[in-house]
Amino acid sequence: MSIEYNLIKCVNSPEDIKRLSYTELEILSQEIRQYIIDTVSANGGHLASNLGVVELTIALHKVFSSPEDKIIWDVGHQSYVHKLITGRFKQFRTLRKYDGISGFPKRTESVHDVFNTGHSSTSISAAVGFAQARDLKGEKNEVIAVIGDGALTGGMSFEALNYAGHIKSNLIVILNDNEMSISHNIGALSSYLTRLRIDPTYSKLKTDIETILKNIPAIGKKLAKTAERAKDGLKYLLVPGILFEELGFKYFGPIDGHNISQMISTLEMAKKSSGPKLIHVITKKGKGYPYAERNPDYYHGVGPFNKKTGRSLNKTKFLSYSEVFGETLCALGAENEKIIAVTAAMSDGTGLKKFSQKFPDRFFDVGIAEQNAVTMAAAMAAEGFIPVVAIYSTFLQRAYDQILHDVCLQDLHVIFAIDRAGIVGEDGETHHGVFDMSYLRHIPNIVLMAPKDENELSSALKTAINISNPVAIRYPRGTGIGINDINKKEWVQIEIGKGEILRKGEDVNILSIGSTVYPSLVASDILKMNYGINACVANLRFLKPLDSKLLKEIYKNSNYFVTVEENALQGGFGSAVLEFFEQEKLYDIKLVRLGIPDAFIKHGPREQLLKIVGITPEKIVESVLRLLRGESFEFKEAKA
Ligand SMILES: Cc1ncc(C[n+]2csc(CCOP(=O)(O)OP(=O)(O)O)c2C)c(N)n1
Repeated sequence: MSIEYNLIKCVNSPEDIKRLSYTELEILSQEIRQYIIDTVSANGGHLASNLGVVELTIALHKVFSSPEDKIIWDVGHQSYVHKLITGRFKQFRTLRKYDGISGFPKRTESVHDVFNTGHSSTSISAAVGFAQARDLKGEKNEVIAVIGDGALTGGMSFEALNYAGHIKSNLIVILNDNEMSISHNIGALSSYLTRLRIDPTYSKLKTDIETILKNIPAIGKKLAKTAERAKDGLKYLLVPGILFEELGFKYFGPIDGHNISQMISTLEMAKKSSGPKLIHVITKKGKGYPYAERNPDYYHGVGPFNKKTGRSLNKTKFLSYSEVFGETLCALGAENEKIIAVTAAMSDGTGLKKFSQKFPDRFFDVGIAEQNAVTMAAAMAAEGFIPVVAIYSTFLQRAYDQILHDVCLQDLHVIFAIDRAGIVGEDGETHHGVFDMSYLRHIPNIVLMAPKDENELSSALKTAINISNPVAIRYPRGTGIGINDINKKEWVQIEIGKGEILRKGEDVNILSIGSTVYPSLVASDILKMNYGINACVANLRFLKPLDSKLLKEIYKNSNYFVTVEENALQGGFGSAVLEFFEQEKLYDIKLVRLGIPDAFIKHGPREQLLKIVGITPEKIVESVLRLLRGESFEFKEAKA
């Protein structure tokens, strides 16, 4: 169906939708849906979550006055409708492109994006902060956090609910309940929400019961006390949302999140009442696009696809690193029943789906709760299991203390499979996994590996399983170079701390690790062919322990070094090499480090970003030439 964008193209600010009738709002919601499908099918992005919140977002902007009233989007992946209503219709076609509109709220993009998000479960804390600031300033604006049932499984949400109920400040939490995290939501809270959802008598009962309770007369002190207790007892049995009520929130709902008028009247009602309020909104993930309604997990975050058939336009024939990891773990898990797998709501993304189906008893999805995942794994390791905890690099940041305090301090055999390490591309600043080498390297006891290709990832996993330390293996997003041994399973046990020399050369040493090994090999070919320079290329494989023997050996050939890493330069691989030479008192080395500069890297295609930060064969060549000529290094573009 083709749709003219007559209404949406005239919406330049939320004020413009306040004038629209209910019928026009319905038409607007259709236009918005179509426009999002058109754009995401071309650019990729978070489709299903956005299709689910069209009416909810329209109702919010109809009732509240952004930006004075603060709307905070949890995770922020569902903020496309908000972007369209707040004056970004034209730029929306640049969604997720370099220098284009971000897929997440950005304060630098619009005054209506009041708080940056990307990592889950922060919105209620932020709302509490905005509410407290407002109260201190003596202002009167509303503060609204929009959080999904998935994000509500994250520990921070509970910390914030607990505190919000304590300070009793005026704020609204919209619980967008679509029964889905990325996959089906899990947990006791999720079951509780289901009970609220499926029993419609609850809603009516709540009003009836409240009226009855209010009318119980208080005759005499004793009787009044008994009546109070009776009220409490009855409330426990019959009042919906009692969990939230007990936390100090007024509970509204559940209401139909696709019924604009019902939502507007509920929001108006909530606005009139004071204190913390929670509105339970039921929505359908993927609403309005049949493929996404049927398969919301696939369309949660998608690459470009054909909108008519719903089929992916991705043509790659190689397995992704996540798939290679998942396949390897299945093979190793079949041989060793102590191996268990842990994920924090990302079984698909981390490649663990197959393991979960093959070994359901040894698979644990804890919800969006990385800290819980890590400490739980530590205890299981203490009981003799071998937990493999697969988490994206950026989300593992959440669990730094648990890795240090619960795993490494006790020297427990937990294996961290750190997926999406390095530049991830279109999801941008909040999602690039460029800090893990730095935030893990200084922790005692841990072994850190970064395989150069898919086969080395399988060998690294096998190696990790056969030692007894904490181990982390980092690997990038997407496909590798197409080398995998999934069928033959001829993976080797790698000696701990042993790197390899892939090219011999006496003019300069290029030290690489993980995803930078192959670009370094290409660079050495160019140096040889175009400049007659013989570069030694070493794949260090281990960030910790570093291969000191190898480093000392190649230092004898040349004291010129270039290190290349897909990690922040501060505290990463290059820093480790520098520290090594300092410890060895080899002060005459001349070393240049290539990696991620001291800046947050914007969103855009991974290849483009790698060029910008200077992790390409060409930049390696340029660096070697400058180093050998004694020229200075200033990659202006690297300041993203
Ligand atoms: C700390 C953290 N872990 C994992 C993720 C990955 N992630 C993004 S959205 C999402 C599911 C969110 O589900 P929900 O809040 O219910 O929103 P929905 O997409 O269903 O609307 C997950 C796990 C994240 N953004 N942050």
